[in-house]
Amino acid sequence: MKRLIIVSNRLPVNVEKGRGGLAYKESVGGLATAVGSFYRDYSSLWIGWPGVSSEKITKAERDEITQTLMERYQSHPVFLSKKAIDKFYYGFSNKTLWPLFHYFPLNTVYDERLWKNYVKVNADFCTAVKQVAQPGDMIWVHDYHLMLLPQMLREDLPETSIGFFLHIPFPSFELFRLLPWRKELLEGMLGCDLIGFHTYEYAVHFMQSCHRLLGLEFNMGQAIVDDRIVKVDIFPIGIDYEKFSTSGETEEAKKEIKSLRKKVKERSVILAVDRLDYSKGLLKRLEAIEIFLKKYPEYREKVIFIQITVPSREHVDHYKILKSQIDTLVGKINGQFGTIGWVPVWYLYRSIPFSRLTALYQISDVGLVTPLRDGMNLVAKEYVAAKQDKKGVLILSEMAGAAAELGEALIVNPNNSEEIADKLKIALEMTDEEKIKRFSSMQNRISHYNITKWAADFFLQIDKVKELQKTMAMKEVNDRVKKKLLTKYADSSRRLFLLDYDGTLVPFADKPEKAVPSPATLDVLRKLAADKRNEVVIISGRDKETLKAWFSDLDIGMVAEHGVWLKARDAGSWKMIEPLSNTWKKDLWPILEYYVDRTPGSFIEEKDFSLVLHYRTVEPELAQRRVREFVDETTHLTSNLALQVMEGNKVVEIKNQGINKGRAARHWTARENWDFILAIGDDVTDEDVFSILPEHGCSIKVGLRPSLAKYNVERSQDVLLLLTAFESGNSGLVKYGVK
Ligand code: GDG
Repeated sequence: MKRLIIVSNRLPVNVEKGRGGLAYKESVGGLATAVGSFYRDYSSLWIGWPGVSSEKITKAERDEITQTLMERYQSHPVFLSKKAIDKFYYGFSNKTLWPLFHYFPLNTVYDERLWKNYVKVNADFCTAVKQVAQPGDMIWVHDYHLMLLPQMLREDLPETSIGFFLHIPFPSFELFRLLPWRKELLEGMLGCDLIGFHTYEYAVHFMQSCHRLLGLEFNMGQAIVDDRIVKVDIFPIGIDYEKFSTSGETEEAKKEIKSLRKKVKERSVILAVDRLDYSKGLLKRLEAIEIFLKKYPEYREKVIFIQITVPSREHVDHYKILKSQIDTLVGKINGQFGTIGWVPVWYLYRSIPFSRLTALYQISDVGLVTPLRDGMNLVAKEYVAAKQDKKGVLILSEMAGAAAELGEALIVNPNNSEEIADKLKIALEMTDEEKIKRFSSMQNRISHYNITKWAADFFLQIDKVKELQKTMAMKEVNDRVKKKLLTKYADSSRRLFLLDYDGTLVPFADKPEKAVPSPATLDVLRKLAADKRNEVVIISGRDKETLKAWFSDLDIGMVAEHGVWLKARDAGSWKMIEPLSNTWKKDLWPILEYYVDRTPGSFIEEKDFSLVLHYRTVEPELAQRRVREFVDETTHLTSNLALQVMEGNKVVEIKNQGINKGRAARHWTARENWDFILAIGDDVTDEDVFSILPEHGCSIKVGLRPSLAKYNVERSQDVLLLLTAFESGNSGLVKYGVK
């Protein structure tokens, strides 16, 4: 049976030390209750902070806690000192990441000391996980407190399935870039196999940040990091629907509902439930209540607004300030509108038991959920699930992740108090028929994608990524494949090498002219070519002048401009593959120029029979947009000409139709009966070469991307090593680690 290790800042159980010794209290949080019930195939172990600082307990108590947590709660503690809690939890997590990720840059603290503690505590978590992890375990890391942990774990547990889920929003790049430690945080998360977010928007923000800061390209949510596929996907967290939808059925609940109804009398109830947090929009919401009571006086004495506020992060200054602002505003509204016998705002600053919470959900006519930013917001879903008579209205902020799923709610901009006030009126006047219609659709949706489904979906996806990684690994040139290739080479007498240049024999450089062949590259090509059994051909998109300048003293064949020009090793001059025209160049030149003028970092390369738009140093998102426009426009313009528009690696090339590297390669493959053929390339243009090889030919794609090639290597350095092994015979095998 596979074992699941959940890692989060807090354990689902809280340890308290009082006069009577140690006490264990289970948390009621959504995730905590959910994990126990989900996925039968897994036995779970939870790792996290038990809620008591290490200074408060003795060594003996530490041992006792560790043992009890394991025996009774399948949990393993990470003990944190007071300093760590201060700097890591209240500090970097809640003074840096939380405000910035919720779009409060002015509340964000950038402090190197807090960051160092964040790194240290992540490393402590890593040690704790490694102490208990076993091969085959799946590790699921939760939330913004532990963004560095996946990469730390990956270094020591390279094969393990590691997932990460972010419960809060991932901000847009413009916000994320403000962090001095932005790259480290992204790299930390990328240690995973699967990274989950609540909404598509957050996932896009994350991928954009990876693109802009690390140059990482995502394709259908997948990217290659080191040699691993990493997947980004959407998993909107669900709730334990059953628990909330049946919450009114017990005797205790019925009593609670009856007693609450007696207290509110015939009045309509508007309910809000949040942790006390500036992201939850409490002030704007109270402002909306004030406007509502002013603008629609007919509702005075007819409504009660109940605000449950759970204390949170009381050590952080912004929370203390907010608390006093709320107190003042509540006092102001109650003072201004209240009468003998009617208090408009019932404000509770404490946590209430589950039975009372759900009873409140059930008696409320309106659920008012107006965070300024919220990863998801579970209260919105819980209200919908609990209100089984369906005669309620949910007013929901468009800034909550939940808005993506609960479209039948009355959606509001939480900064627009006037709008909230007006929507309150609409909600209070909505017909039962309309309410039931809206609630039915929402209940349908959230009952289906509940917390169990959410977790199961995450597990399924992580397994799929692992499968994908295995398929990829099977194609990699591993020791077995290397040995096979080298043996075949040794046994053959007529050998053909078809080698791409940029990205294959040399790595990419920011300017094409900088990518000159290294002495090592020239040396290995020279030595390979010196063996009379070998024929080496460089098949490149470069112009023939450049190839001539770099390789003319080598005894090799060359192909320039993706197959326009050919030069056999024994020929004195270049020849054109077929008579071609290039008069079209002058017509298309102004169009390329127009794009280059508007796209900083791009430039035009002119070859004899092609025009190339290069964009490798263009800001990636601009490049993506411009390239689409450029390809569309030029494809349209060239539709009547015998031209093709071809996308390559950071280039778009316009050239004569029917000319490609594959066709050029045929000039060599068809020349004699080679008993060994090896083609290597990194680009889409090299796929044409791979496609024309005879069955016994071997092909290698540089880069771990899908390809027609039989094998993949990761980078151009691997190509050089492989070629060195060929030319140096047995000593090469030793060097290559095969013999
Ligand atoms: C983070 C993200 C995301 C509240 N008061 C009482 C009480 N609660 C329970 C609610 C709900 C939970 O606490 C609050 O969840 P939220 O989703 O609203 O907010 P965060 O705590 O900020 O959670 C958030 C979530 O992670 C999950 O991914 O949705 O966006 O910020 O379950 O019912 N429970 C009880 N008494 C209370 O007084 N018993």
